[in-house]
Amino acid sequence: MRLGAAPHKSLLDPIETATRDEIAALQLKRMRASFEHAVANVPAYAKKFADAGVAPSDLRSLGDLARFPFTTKADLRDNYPFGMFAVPQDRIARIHASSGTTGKPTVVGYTKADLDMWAGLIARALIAGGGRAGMKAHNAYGYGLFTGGLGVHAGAEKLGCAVIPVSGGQTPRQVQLLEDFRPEIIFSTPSYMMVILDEYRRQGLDPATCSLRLGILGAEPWTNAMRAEIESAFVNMHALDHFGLSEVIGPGVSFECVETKDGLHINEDHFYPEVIDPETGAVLPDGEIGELVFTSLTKEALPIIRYRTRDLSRLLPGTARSFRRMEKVTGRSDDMIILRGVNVFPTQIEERLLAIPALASHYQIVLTRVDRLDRMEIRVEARPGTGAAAQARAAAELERAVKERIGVTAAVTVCDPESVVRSEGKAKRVVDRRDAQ
Ligand code: DLL
Repeated sequence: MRLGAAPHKSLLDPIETATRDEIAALQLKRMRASFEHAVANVPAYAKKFADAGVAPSDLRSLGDLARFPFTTKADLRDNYPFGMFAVPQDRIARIHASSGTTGKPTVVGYTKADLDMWAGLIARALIAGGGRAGMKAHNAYGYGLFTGGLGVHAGAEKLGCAVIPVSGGQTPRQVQLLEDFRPEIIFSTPSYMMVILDEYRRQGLDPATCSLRLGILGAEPWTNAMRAEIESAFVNMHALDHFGLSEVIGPGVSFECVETKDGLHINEDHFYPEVIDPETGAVLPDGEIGELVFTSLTKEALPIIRYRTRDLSRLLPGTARSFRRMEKVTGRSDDMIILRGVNVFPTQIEERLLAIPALASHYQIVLTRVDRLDRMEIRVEARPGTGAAAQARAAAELERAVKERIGVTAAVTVCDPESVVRSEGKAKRVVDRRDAQ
C-alpha cells in the first residue's frame, strides 16, 4: 500500500506525541473540571450523579470513571431542546441537530471556545492526512443541521485551506467543480465518494488524473475493501477514515493518519474513550470489541459524560500518534441484523462483495419475513459491462461466501448498474420490511 509521508513534528500539537502519563494526567485534570461544570450547571447531570451516589470529587483516577452514570440519546431527547446545555443561551454560538429515526431531533450546542476547539481538531485530522494551508478543500458533506458540512468547513478554514462549500447532491456538478477548481482535498461520505467516482466514469473522465490527494471520508461505516476500491480509481488520493458524532462534537472525534492507515487515533486530549459490554455496561479491556463510550473533557456548552454511541469497535494502542486508536467501526448496534440467531453487519457483507470483481460497491440489504422466517436479500449492482452469465456466477459466488464466511443464508440479486438507490450523504444499507409483513 502507498503510504504518505508523516507530517513534520512541528506541524503536530505536542500532546499528539506526548507520553501516556502526560496524556492521562491531562485527561484526569480535564475530566474532573468537566464533571464539576456539568453538575453545577445541568440539573439532569446533578440528578444522575445524585441517583448514582457519586460526586465529581469521587473521580480520583481515570479508573473511577466506571462508577459514573452513562448518558444516552434518551437523555438528550428528554431534555429537548436545550436542557443539557451547561451555559446560558447568550453564550451559545452554534446549534446543530440530528434528525434520528423517530421523534424529536437531538440538539447540540457549542460556545465560541467549543467551535474553536472543534475546528482545531479538524485541522489536526487534515494535517494527519497530508492536508496543508494553501490547499483547496471540496466539501461534499451536507450543510445544515448535520454537523458534517459546517464542522469540517470551519476546520479547513482554520488550517488555511480555501473551502469550496458544495454540500451533497447534484453529482454532475460536483465532478465539474472537481475538474475545474482542482482541489487537493475532498470531504465526503465513502458511499457518496463512490457515486462521484461513477459519475467520473459516466462522463468519460479518468479519475487517475483528478487533482485530489486526500479524501476525508466518514459519517458512516465502511471497509478497507472500499478504501482499496476508491484508491485504485483515484490513484493519487489517500482515502482516510474519519469518525465522530454530534453528541460528542460532530466530525473530529478520531482520525486516520496517512502514514499508517491503521485505524483512527482518538483525540484523547478532548474525548476520553471507553469500550463497554453493551449488555452489562461493564468496561472492557483495550483490544476487546464492544460499544464505544465517550466522555468530553473540555466542552463548555454540552459536556457529555460516558455517552453510549451504539457504535461497535475496539481500542488499540497508538501507532503514528500517542493517542489510542479505535478500529474501524464494524457498525451500529442498531444496524446489526440478527438473522436466525447470527449477528450480521452490513460491513461484513461489503467486504465479501467487494472481493468479487464483477460486483460494484452499491448495495442494499433487504430484510423480509416469510412464514415467520426472516430472510435476507442482498441487492448489489454488477459493474458496467458485466454479462448475464457473469452476473449469475457472481450472485452464486457471493451467496457461497456469505454462507461460508458469515454463516448466514442470503439470496443475492445482482442488478444492473444504477439500480440500487444512491445516497447523497449517509448510505442506507439496510431496508427492514419485516414489520410490514
Ligand atoms: O456523522 C459526524 C461526522 C460527520 C463524522 C462527518 C465524520 C464525518 P452524526 O450525524 O451524529 O454525526 O452521526 C454519528 O455516524 O454514531 C456512527 O454510527 C456513524 N459514523 C460517523 N463516522 C463514522 C465512521 C456524524 N467513520 C454516527 N465510521 C456515529 C463508522 C461512523 N460510522
